Amino acid sequence: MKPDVLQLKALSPQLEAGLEAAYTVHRPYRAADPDALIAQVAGKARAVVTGGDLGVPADLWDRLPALEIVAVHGVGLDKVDLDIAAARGVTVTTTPGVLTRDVAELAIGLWLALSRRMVTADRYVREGRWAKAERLPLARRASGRKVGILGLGQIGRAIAVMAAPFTSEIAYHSRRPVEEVAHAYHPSPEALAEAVDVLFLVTPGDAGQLVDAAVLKALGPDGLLINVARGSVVDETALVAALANGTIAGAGLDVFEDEPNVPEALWAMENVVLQPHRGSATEEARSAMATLVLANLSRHFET
Ligand code: 8YV
Repeated sequence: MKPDVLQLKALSPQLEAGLEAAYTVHRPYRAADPDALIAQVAGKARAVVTGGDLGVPADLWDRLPALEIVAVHGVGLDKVDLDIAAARGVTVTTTPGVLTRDVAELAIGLWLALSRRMVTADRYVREGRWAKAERLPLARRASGRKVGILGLGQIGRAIAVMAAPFTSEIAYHSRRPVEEVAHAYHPSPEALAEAVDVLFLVTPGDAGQLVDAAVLKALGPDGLLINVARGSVVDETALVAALANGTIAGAGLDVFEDEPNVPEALWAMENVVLQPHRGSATEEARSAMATLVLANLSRHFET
């Protein structure tokens, strides 16, 4: 008998095929009546497969008495209640390591695209404005700026390595100083923002709303904010205001408070580059993530 698995969101064809080969897979998000499907299979679902961006919705726990494992396709645990999981003896797995450089390179890409106005300039070419010799504002040089990293975990460190050829000044803030790291440590997000030109957010989503109006003010009118962490780390209303009134110069955003809803005010702004939560969305990372999710599940069920 194949164990019953509840898959909460669309995943790569590789992962979906792997799941189907070993499990009886139920996909409520594809059902005409998701609730009815969950009610029908809830009693026998032994595993939930979900994204780090989705986790386990709070109302689902009580409906899954047979649940043994939550296999997260991603590294974020902010949307999985680990206390409930522990109280119920439910194992929770993630896919660490394999998406580190993918998220880091998107962060660096957002920084460069934003500084060099690459999205604006791309539009300028496509809209035939180059041929009409319309004016295109100059960009800013990215290299030589002071870089700050909020959260020096695996991804934060990868960003530091990738940013190093561009700058000699890298500083960070994290819950506590990291011993083996030579970069300057600042005791608060605000102090870090004050000291740098480009602030990368790479904290876990449950670190709290670390970037508020005061931090944005400290980053200043030349400052850039790059968020590849979670929308919950930033006061989004304050961010939109700061971008609109020049409190900061620009933002590169891969994550938002209420995905996939991106504040409409951002759509028309030239000083932002927007991505639809794509940090780990490379063929390489997603393939390795699929392999890890399947390995985590089979390890649980086979041993
Ligand atoms: C994914 C993520 O976009 O790792 C995470 O926590 O948010 C991302 O890698 C997501 O989990 C895809 O399903």
